This record gives sequence, C-alpha cells and structure tokens, in this order.
Amino acid sequence: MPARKNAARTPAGASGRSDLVVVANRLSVDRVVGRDGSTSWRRSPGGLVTALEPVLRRHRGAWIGWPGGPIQDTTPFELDGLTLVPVPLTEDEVGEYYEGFSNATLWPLYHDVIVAPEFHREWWDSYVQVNQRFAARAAEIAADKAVVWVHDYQLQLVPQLLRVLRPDLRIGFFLHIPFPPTELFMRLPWRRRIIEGLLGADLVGFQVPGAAANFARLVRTLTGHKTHRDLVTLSDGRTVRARAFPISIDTDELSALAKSPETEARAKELRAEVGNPRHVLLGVDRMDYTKGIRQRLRAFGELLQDGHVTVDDAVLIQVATPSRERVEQYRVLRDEIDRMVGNINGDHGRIGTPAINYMHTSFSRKEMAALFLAADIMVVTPLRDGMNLVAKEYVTCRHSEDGALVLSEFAGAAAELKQAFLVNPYDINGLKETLLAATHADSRDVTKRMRAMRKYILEHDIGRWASGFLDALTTP
Ligand code: ADQ
Repeated sequence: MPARKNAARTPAGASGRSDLVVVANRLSVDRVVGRDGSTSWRRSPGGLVTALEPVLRRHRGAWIGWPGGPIQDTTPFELDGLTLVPVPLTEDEVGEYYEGFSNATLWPLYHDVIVAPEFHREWWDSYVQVNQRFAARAAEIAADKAVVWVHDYQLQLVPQLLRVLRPDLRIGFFLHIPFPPTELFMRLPWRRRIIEGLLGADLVGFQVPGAAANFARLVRTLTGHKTHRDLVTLSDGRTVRARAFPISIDTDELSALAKSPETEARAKELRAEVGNPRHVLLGVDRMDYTKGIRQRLRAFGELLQDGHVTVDDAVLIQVATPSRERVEQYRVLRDEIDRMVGNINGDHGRIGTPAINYMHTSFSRKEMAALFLAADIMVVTPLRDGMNLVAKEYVTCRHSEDGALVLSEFAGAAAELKQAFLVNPYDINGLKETLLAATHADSRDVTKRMRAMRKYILEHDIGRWASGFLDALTTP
C-alpha cells in the first residue's frame, strides 16, 4: 500500500483504547490520492464530524468506519488529535451490505416504500457479517466503561452485538433517517433481529418523536417487552430509552460564511448569471427519489405552462448531486430528472435564460452559502426525510431575515420550522399554490416567519444536539 503522508500510526491514549468511540458506516475523513500514488486524508466536511470532533478530542476519542473504496489496511491512525480506525469492506460486501441491504432494502423501506424495497437473503447475511466486524472492532477499541455512539441504518445490529462482547460499555444509537410505522416495518423478514439489535443500546435516538413512538410500538409487537413513555424495560430488568434528538447544523460556521462580503458579492453575481429574475427559486438535494425533485419540477413546469410565471418572474436553480449511482433506482431517477429539465427548458426557456439552471456539481460551503443568499425562495419538497439539513442551512444564511422557505410536511425539519410555507409534495396543485403564495407573500409576513425560524435554529445548533444526546446517554 502506498505511504500515507499526513497520518501518524499511534492509537489514542496510553492504553491505545478510547473513552469515547463513534461508530459510523463511513470514517470522518476522505482519502485523497496524490499524483505520485501516495495517499493522505482530508476531514470530510459534514456537520456530524464538526459536531463530534471537539468532544472526541476532549475524551481521547476514536472514530470507527469504512474508509471507502477497496482499502484493506486496518491499522488505526491519528489525524488532528483524533484516532481513526478503518473497517475494510470487500467488493462483495460493498454490493451486498452497502448498496444492497442498506440502500436498496432499508433505505426505501424506512422512507415510506416510495420505491419497492428488495429482500435478498444473501444481502442480509452480508449485513450481519459487516455489523459483526464493526462491533468486534468497537469492542477492541473502547476503554473500560467507555461510551460508544453508533450511527445510522447501516449498523442497527451493532448495539446488541457489542453489548454481548462488552457489557461494561454505555452504548448509544442514533438513526439519521425516518423510522417507519409498524405496517411497513413488518414486511422485513428480519424485523425482530433489527429491533433486538437496537435494544442492545442504552439510548436509541431518532430525529422526531413520531419515529420514537413507531419504535416503541414495534418493540411491544415484536418482543413483548413493556414500554412506558420513552422507557423500554427488558425481561432481565435492563432499561432502554427511545427519544427524539432532532439533528442540526454548525450555525456559527455557516452564518459567518454567509455574512462575509465576498459571499454577498458572489450571491449578487449568481443572480445576475441567471438573468436577474424577480424571484430566484432554489433546490439543493442529493439525487435521491426521497427528495421530491420530480414533484418540484412538475409544479414549477406547470406554473410556466399555465402562464402563472415566466422566466422574467422566476427562475429555478436546481442542484442535484449524483448519488448511489450503482443502485438501479438512482440511475433511473437521474435519467428522468435530466429529461424533465430538458423538456421544461425546451418549452419555456429563452436563449441565455433557461427556466431551470440544473447542475450535478458538488459545491464548497462558501458557494453553497452564496446560493442560499441568492435565493428568494428555497424549495425543499422531500416525500419523506429524516430531518433535511438544507432547510436549516437556508434559514441560517438569511441574516437579513428575508427569504421564504417552502418545506414539505414530511421532512423532520417541519416539526421545528413551523413558520415555513408547509406543503404536501404529493399534492401538485397545492405545491403550485404554495409556490405562488411564497412568491407573492407580503415582505412583513416573510420577515416574521424567517425571524422566528432563525431564532430557533441559532439556539438549536449541532453542538447542542451532540451534547444533548451524550448527556442523556451518560446520565443514568
Ligand atoms: P441527506 O439525505 O444527505 O442526509 P440532508 O439532510 O439534506 O440530506 O443533507 C445533505 C447535506 O449535503 C447538506 O448539508 C447539504 O448542504 C449538502 N449538499 C447537498 N448537495 C450539495 C452539493 N451539490 N454540494 C455541496 N453540498 C451539498 C441524511 C438524512 C437526512 C438527515 C441527515 C442528517 O437523509 O434526513 O437530515 O442525514 O442526519
């Protein structure tokens, strides 16, 4: 394997074990391969990493995860005071555990079966095998009585597997995506194993209270354990708490970016680049069938078709970063969205002024902040979403307290951002009306809504989320 340039090979602490361990499908760093074939690591820009890094540093923390790609080296290494512990996956496991069971079984099942989940026994076997590997690695890395925080749907068996190996640990689990109602979850052939896997934790966190309630109901249905409010009591007397901890973003960092004169200038430039229409509408999503991109385009296309708006009134910037392209449904979606955009632009655009400025590009945080500043109306229309951070990012950037957020009722964020223009994205007429209402809204109404949402978001940032979860986990 080529040399790593910026990583030291010393594991955390004198014992080499850590008091706080995060276990997630992906490591918190991305591998960068240089021209000479040497590799180095770069911190990935996500909010989770930002939130957890300071806590991990304070606690001699370690982060366990798949480094991405075919790397087979498992030696822990240090980067910026954090111990990183790679868990390798074989190519078959990437296909079966990750793209298969995680992204083509659990992801659609947990998102209202917007597309049909596939059930394959070999995918499940691979999921079990990889969860065992993560649990075994966490058991080696965690110090005596350490706190271990497991993340997301790819690793739902880890809490129980880890508890068997290390009953001394305090184990937390957080699910970033929705948790489905009983009627849907019951389809899963391995439903009981998943619930038992999660019950290995002391604290199971969800994005919204409804997800925690779904979990409690499934616990009663599938295991017969007693539940009372957020408390599950197991037959051996151990208790598990299941509660909502709505995730947030690093508001300090983003709001500083949005306030910089450079970003403001870039936002003006962006508006000019799309033809200085009266209203700039913006959509930013991973290209995913859960995000309601089709419905958004249909509504906007019909508004142009009906003559309610022209490209002088309103232009849509739609950023859709390609994602999971080896999963069939995602390739189908991308083709369909590409075609819809082509049709709408062909019918309604003018030379130099397309109705939709459509990009697959991945942007820097700075450019994202400029896009949020440039947009009068942010259109967030998922059919189902655990939280949706884009909605929170838009609100954070609007320091002049203007800008309308059109937000799906089915995003976790809708439970907190109650002053948004809320929509049911399945209702195309309703969506059209709401888009028009947002464009015609009185500026005092828009400011009132934005002020209330900003107050809430700035008080509920990612740091508060992380410490809220860890406090609840470590306080008996
Ligand atoms: P995602 O489904 O990935 O997250 P979301 O919460 O919107 O969805 O987060 C996407 C992130 O990627 C945002 O920070 C956004 O700014 C960024 N992003 C999107 N497109 C980008 C682009 N083109 N360039 C640069 N950055 C881009 C999952 C769940 C969500 C949950 C989060 C966090 O599906 O429901 O909110 O985890 O728990």
